[in-house]
Amino acid sequence: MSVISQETVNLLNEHLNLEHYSANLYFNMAGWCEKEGLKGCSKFLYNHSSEEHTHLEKFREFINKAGGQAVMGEMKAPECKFNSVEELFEKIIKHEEYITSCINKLVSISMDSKDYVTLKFLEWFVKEQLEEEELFNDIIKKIRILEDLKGRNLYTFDKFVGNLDSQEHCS
Ligand code: OFO
Repeated sequence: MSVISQETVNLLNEHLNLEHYSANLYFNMAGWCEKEGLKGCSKFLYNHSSEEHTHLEKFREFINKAGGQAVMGEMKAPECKFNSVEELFEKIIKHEEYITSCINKLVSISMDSKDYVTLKFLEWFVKEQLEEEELFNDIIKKIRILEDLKGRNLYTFDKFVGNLDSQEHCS
């Protein structure tokens, strides 16, 4: 007997797969940075990829606890080549804005169907998305301050990102 409807299980599984995609996307981005000699960005993005795995696990745990079955679906390969580190971080903020919109949609559906248990579960993700968008917006602001990410500026930026703790708001 499931606490949540099969329709909700399907929607949550869709999002579980999006979290998996996020983990793979950041994994590929980290690899590109490493190849470019950007060790700070690479470390940060590998950590962030691991953090996305913890999001996937939260969905898995909730779906199964609620009597559904967490299922991995087919996944498109995330991109792995970028023209610049600026482009890479612009893509991240767009991606996270998209994830936020997906979480908001799930919240709306749960509210409309008076599915309070799913609503309660999603609360953590609403807060998490706020923190993630803030984190990546701070990185974008740093890029704008430095203006031109070449030579010494790129070195400074890489050090700055390497010192950020992508896991600090992950509980
Ligand atoms: Fe980037 O927070 Fe999950 O997806």
